[in-house]
Amino acid sequence: LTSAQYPTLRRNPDFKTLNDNDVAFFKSAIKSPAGVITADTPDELEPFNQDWMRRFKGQSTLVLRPSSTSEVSAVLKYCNDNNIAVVPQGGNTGLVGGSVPVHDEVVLSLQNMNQIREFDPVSGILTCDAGCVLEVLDNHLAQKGFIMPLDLGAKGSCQIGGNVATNAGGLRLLRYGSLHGTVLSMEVVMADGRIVECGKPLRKDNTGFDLKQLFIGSEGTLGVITSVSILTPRRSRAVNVAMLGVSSFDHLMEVFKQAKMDLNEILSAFEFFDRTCLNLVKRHIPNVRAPFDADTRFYVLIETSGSNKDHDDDKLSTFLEHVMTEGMVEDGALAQDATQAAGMWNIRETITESLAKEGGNYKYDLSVPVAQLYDVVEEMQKQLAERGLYAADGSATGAVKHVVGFGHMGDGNLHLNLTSTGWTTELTQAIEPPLYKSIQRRGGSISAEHGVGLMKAPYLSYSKSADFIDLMKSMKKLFDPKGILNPYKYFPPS
Ligand code: FAD
Ligand code: 2HG
Ligand code: ZN
Repeated sequence: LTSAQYPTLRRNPDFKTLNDNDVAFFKSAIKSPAGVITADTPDELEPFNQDWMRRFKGQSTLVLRPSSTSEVSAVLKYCNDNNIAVVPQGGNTGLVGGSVPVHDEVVLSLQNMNQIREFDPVSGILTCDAGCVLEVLDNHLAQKGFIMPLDLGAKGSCQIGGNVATNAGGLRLLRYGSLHGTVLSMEVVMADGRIVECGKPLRKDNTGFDLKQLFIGSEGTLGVITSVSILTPRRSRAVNVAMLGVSSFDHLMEVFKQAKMDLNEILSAFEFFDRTCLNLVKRHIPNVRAPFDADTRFYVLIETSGSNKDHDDDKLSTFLEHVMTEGMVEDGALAQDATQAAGMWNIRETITESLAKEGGNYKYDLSVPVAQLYDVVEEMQKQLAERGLYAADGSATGAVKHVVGFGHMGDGNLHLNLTSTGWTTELTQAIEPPLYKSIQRRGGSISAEHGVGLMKAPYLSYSKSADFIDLMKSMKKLFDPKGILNPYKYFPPS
């Protein structure tokens, strides 16, 4: 088994190979000396070439870190004029191989564009550079009594520009909706260097096409996002977190229905994970303890957020009484303070890290009707077991060790993960075509939130029709006629 998967895609010969004159131009266009990293310092280049999972690795010899929109514009104009391929990169936490080069594309990192431009405490509208780290923004807003409408386990590294470019979902979508609703406007640099304002930082603007929506989830293929205006809600004064143990997926669904009924407008998260996820977190993350002893098949993390603690506490106790007395839940715990609440969230948020510590990690992030979410996990276990590639007791050698499911139950979004010692083409073939066919049969989507990137590009037709993909290609031609932005990704290889 290999430790990293080098894509076998042929380099597009239309793209120019960099020479000294090109590097000299970039050094003159970017004022900060630390803004240009070359092959002279390979250790500095390495992290920009390697993705978070350590699955995909590019061979770029140049990373550019502009500090202003005009520097981004100068870089792109030059790249477009000279047919130089570019990969926009945010925090490089993407999970589909979209943020790293495939061959020698120039990495355009937004790291140095990290200024908060404006915050209006009346409207809650925040305008900031695309390279601002999500957690930094959330901490900034917390001081003013506001909150970012999205939250992810990768918050300490991912950037708001990357979040918008991937249309990230995360842990607060159930409450605050998707970025298609909360992003109000953005500044984008087109492939040819033109700087375009997509809308204004206003809640209402009914003039012209809503072009910003095209950039949300376009994964760096249509333009480089340099700033974002986003609507941020008030931070809730009262927050409760509970973790419950449930013995079957049917019970989990009953608990979900009851939560929506009893908690309604104060329900702010409904996340689930299976027993193996909890065991892996306990194995790999220091000082993690489950908040109760019962060893159940599934666990659910429920959060409520509101403005009146007594009101929320009342609602939550009614809900807990219902689910306990009606036998939907085996055991549970209610966080008594912020530290306990953070401990429960820590379990959910470190599942990804724990899975990564098992070695190679096959990740799938999909939507299917909620009732079928866990069927997808069981179907995969059965299918691989039949081929001798998986055994529930971990005895299948050299193949898959764990097949787990967790995710955003409230959004109908499952994270199916398989661990193995590495990635092989054989294993990928045993897993992917059958999985994507199954998702298509169930009327689902092959990506609920992580996007397409390099990993899912060959499989786009399982979620989108041929006509739809043709239309996407026409848009790409319009926005980036030479195809310099994030090549080899997002579109099925021709
Ligand atoms: P990158 O990884 O750097 O880039 C992602 C894509 O966006 C690439 O295609 C890149 O070219 C493009 N891009 C980046 N910045 C720009 C820009 N300024 N302009 C144009 N294109 C750009 N995702 C979720 O949706 N929900 C989760 O709950 C979630 N949890 C995660 C937890 C962990 C521990 C990890 C490691 C990842 C998680 N992710 C999650 C995936 C990832 O964090 C998100 O996709 C995130 O939005 C990526 O942001 P980034 O800044 O790291 O972007
Ligand atoms: C999450 O919800 C992220 O924690 C990552 O989207 C999911 O690791 C994964 O598969
Ligand atoms: Zn997720």
